[in-house]
Amino acid sequence: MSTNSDKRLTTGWGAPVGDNQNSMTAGARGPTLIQDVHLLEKLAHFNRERVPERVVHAKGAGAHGYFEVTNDLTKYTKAAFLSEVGKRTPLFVRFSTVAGELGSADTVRDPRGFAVKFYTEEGNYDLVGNNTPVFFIRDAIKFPDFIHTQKRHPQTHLKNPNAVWDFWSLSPESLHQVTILMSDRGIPATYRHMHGFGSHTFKWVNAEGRAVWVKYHFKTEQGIRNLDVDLAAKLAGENPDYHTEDLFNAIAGGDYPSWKLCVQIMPIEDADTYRFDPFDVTKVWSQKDYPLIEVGRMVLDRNPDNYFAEVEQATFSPGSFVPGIEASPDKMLQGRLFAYSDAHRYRVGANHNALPINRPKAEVNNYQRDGSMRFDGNGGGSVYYEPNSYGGPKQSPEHKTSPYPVSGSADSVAYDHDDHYTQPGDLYRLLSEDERARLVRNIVAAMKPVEKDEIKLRQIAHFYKADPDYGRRVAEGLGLPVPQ
Ligand code: HDD
Repeated sequence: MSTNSDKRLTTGWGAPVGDNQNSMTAGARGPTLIQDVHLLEKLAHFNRERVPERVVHAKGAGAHGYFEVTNDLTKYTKAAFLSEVGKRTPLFVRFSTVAGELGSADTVRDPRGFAVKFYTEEGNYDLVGNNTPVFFIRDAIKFPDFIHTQKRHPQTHLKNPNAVWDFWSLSPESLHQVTILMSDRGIPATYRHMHGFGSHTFKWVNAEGRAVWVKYHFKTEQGIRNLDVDLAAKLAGENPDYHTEDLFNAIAGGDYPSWKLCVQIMPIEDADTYRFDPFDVTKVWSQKDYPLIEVGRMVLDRNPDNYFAEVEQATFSPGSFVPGIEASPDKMLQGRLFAYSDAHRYRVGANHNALPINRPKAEVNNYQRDGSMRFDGNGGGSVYYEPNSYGGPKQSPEHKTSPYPVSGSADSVAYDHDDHYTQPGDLYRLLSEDERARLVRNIVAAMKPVEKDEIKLRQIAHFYKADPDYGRRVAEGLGLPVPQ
């Protein structure tokens, strides 16, 4: 802890405090006086110390660092921060678990959030991903229901495996992510020993206006390491902040974690003919079809000075794009473009982007004014509407989003690709015998408490369709009949 021994203690309004240990009373043993306004302020401020925790990804740890370009990809994107080899951009990262509350254990089986804020010269670019390349669902309309199953039962306030497996078994698009989650990678050894993924497909646009589809992969330079389930359970009890502590101590000790950023690039026209919908976030693109291309390196070299100011108040949004990077029609991504900024306005406030951790290094000039906790100059006396005759900030047409042709009827339509089984099956077949045995053991342990056999049998049928051996072993582990 840093010390400032010569500083005078003051109230919030800056006046010196006479006594911070004894409240003011009517006589030595008398009741407390309301005129002790320092006491009133102290108690009232304390009551307001919390902002709402994130509805998902509440428990997390953050760090500052930089991104350095190692490969020239300007033929694919005009993003200024990727414009030349050697260029460095400051960034802030927040890693998190998904389902647990702010004080929950780090070493649980859960995806890990991997949210990166690049402070580029053309505004902040947020890449709000996970440590998994796919997700459980592929339409944002299912997200609140899905998360309800991961959270607590409304009556018992307990975690509810029945809801988890009911939802998954009725949403077979989840099978790929469920297989990853139940594998060894479901409990990373530390935040440093895991990959990160943008998960969705995004669009890159170059200086000539030509676009490609892109997927991001952060490859850990520490190597992948995972936790043994028994050790993870022990740590969850003995040191629930194990991953938070590991990240802080590594950086404090000068052992800076790093990741290589790679992308997969798909020509725009391939999206129409690829063997599945490349905007479906439950699928990975084959690296044989679209090999990894190096972009640069991310290094985390500075701990936050203050957890609340930086980690808790950090607000990431998949919609914070910079010129050269745009959205794809991925239905999950489209929902997220709304959800995050909406969460921030509720959780942190309408002016969350003005807080030091979120404030762009690029100059902000617009016609937004006022709002709660407006603590900068609020634009002073400058022009506050557009169009105007006073030389106010102007749009730059060269930065319009690239056009994207669409056709069809406005309708609620399912993805037309229903093969939920090939990719999880391929993943299962890729695992060693030991890894398969642990995968099955994890699934059996997780499904045992499910009350209804109907749910278990429905889920076993999905494992079976991915690979008969996968389904058979889970069925046997649960003492249930193998599907025919
Ligand atoms: Fe999300 C937080 C990652 C789907 C709605 N999400 C959040 C965070 C990460 C992700 C890393 C924590 C950010 C931080 O550290 O502050 N979420 C993902 C990924 C998804 C995904 C990789 C799918 C591929 N999320 C998703 C959907 C929705 C949300 C479909 C809603 C339609 N996520 C949220 C949220 C959160 C959030 C409710 C909670 C608080 C916040 O955003 O800042 O808006």
